[in-house]
Amino acid sequence: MASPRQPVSSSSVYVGKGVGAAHDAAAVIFDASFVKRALTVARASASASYSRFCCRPHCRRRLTFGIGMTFQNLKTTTCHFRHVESMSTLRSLAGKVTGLNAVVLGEALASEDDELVFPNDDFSRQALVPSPKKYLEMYKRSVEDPAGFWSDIASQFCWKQKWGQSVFSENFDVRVGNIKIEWFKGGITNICYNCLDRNVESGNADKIAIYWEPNEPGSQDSLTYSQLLQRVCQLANYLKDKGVKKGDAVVIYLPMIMELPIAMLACARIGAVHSVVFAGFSAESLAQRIVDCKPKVVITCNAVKRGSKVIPLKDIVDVAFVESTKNGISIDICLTYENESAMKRESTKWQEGRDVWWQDVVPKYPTTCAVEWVDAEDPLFLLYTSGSTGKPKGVLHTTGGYMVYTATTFKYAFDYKPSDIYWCTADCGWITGHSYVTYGPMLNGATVVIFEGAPNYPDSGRCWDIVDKFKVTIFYTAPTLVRSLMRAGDEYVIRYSRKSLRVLGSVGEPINPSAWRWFFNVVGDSRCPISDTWWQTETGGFMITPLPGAWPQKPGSATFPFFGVQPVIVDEKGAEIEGECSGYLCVKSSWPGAFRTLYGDHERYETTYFKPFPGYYFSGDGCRRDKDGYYWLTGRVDDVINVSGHRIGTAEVESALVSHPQCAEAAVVGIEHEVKGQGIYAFVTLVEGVPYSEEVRKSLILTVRNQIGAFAAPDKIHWAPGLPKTRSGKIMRRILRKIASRQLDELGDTSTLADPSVVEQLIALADR
Ligand code: 6R9
Repeated sequence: MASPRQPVSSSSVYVGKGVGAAHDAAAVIFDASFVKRALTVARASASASYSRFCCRPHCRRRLTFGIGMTFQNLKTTTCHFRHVESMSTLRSLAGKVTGLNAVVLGEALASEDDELVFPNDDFSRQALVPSPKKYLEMYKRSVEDPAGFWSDIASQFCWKQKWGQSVFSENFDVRVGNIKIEWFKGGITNICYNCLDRNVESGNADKIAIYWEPNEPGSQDSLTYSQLLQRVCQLANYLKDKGVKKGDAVVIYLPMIMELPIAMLACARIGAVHSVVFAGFSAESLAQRIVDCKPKVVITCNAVKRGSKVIPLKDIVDVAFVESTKNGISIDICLTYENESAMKRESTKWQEGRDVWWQDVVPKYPTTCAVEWVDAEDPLFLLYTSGSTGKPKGVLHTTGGYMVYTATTFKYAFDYKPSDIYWCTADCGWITGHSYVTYGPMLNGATVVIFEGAPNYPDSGRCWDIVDKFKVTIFYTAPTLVRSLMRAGDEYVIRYSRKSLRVLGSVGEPINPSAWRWFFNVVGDSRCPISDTWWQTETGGFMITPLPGAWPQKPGSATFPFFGVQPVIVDEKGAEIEGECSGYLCVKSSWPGAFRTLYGDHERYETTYFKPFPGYYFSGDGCRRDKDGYYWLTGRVDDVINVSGHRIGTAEVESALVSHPQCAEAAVVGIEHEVKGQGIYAFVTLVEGVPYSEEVRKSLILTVRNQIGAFAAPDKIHWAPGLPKTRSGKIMRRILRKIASRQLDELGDTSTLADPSVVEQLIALADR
């Protein structure tokens, strides 16, 4: 049989039309011996299929031939199968195939939409949801009887007191009254108890809860469930002793060390509301969040090493404190973990009285701590996220619904089994690290890998080294990482075994089909289904996601809604569109993990999410549904840019730029970026008389780094003597987007501009 990388031979046949980047303009090609073999094997059994790699050079897609593979009773699925259009060509080369109902699965179909990748039979057989039929059964119940569906699941958790009469109550329609979502109200529980004590008591005390991989390879650390519980209790006791009570906020500014989930769980144990701030945010951003939520305590560490770079986190916190004090919020306690491998305590700047070394105080506290039982609707955490204005939004999640939802989505979307070793590369500073590093997995008693360092340090094989080291079975990451590792080359991947892997996951932005295929074929050896999970900080957990054993996947599609989720696509007037369509992605009714408000600003909550399309939750994303019902997320439709899976509001970057003394005006748009998904493109007008120079460019970029964080630094500064504005002064971003992406022949009508000549000026300055 031909090798996967064999050049196209003269005996090749073309079947169907070409699809996807890997197959450019031509067609899918099979050599004749493959076709013959496929058909012989397929003929042998009605369920047999035969697969191998495409024989085109540099193409690693696995092609599967099957026979008679139809899902009776399932209309939506049946139409995924197409007879090969060019069966006549096949026949002549492969011999007599009379009566053979052969189909080509996966590859040789007419469009990208039709490209199906099937879970293999062994995977489906063992899966929690093994078929589309089972999915549909469960989904049907979840939307027809949400109260029954979710209360059955919720009953598997520990409740001090069961919820009241109604499982949930909601108002999703601003025209009817205030937006309100409640799940399991009156139920008394504690999420930390459910993550830790419940697992310890059920016989998992000695199971590893966390494997920790430090920045430098060669060492590791771990905590069992009972050890983790003890550490959490010690910190909880410390916080209580310092006066932190139920409902108080605690800001956590830590890198990916074990103390980060420990701190989150300790807050949850005593009913305090944690607000984790990603440790890549600048002092100003941290200060802004401190001022908004007024924490009793700030928890940080002295420094972190990522790759070969040391980042002095405590110095950043000190600057943030100066800033927050100016705004009337001073912090009495800054609990600081000594992250010795990055920096010794002697080199850390210190303010006696306020600053306290974690290691000096926390271990002295008892290793047991009674939990604070809270109502299901009591707040669990705040997490700030970017919106269309300069001010970040404090997304507020409550306890009971979030608990039930993250646990359930984790279990089904990753087909979780107790023997799994799970690694999510996200940082706990983002929602993914809340729901799918900490709460979701631990509620299931899972073993979680936490990695402190950078995925390309010491080289681009680090992730697979970690996978082999801990025998990771579920690997969940972001498309931006997939693309950057793909660029580094296959040799970094194939050097490692990766045979423990069984499920892959993707989150943060749409995954482009070619990155999907590389992830599937190279990383997963064409063996592991990919759960491309669409969700948001606001949704708390997965909303549209594959269930890996159930449905065939389409590279780049998040597939179908999770249980209880009713997505709808609406047009610009807010009318629901049925069937195959594109439009704005909304959700029809509440799900347990939904956020309940924006901290201190319920009006903004209603205006941003519920007023644009009355009756629905509006996600801010565009979406397409194909003829088979698969959902394809197409990116943000508001002024939010998604850089490497990080949400950044254009307004935030603009306000940072205009704070520069030499910047008069700025307009920021997103552009396509090969690795980061989107890049930041800033049009900048300087104040009168200031010449455009490299020096100013650098200092503008530095200003953004300082004010938001390095991840928000613009990729391009485009000098703009003027910006295209309407007569009423509104910047026409549509035109700026076209200029930024150099689609100069698609500028459209510029006659409504106050001064159409600025467009010419901008084009002339494009490469300066
Ligand atoms: C979980 C998270 C949310 C935004 C969301 C969308 C984009 C996330 C995606 C995806 C396509 C996926 N997004 N996952 N787009 N496919 N699988 O990332 O939360 O930081 O709040 O970002 O990210 O645009 O609206 P968050």
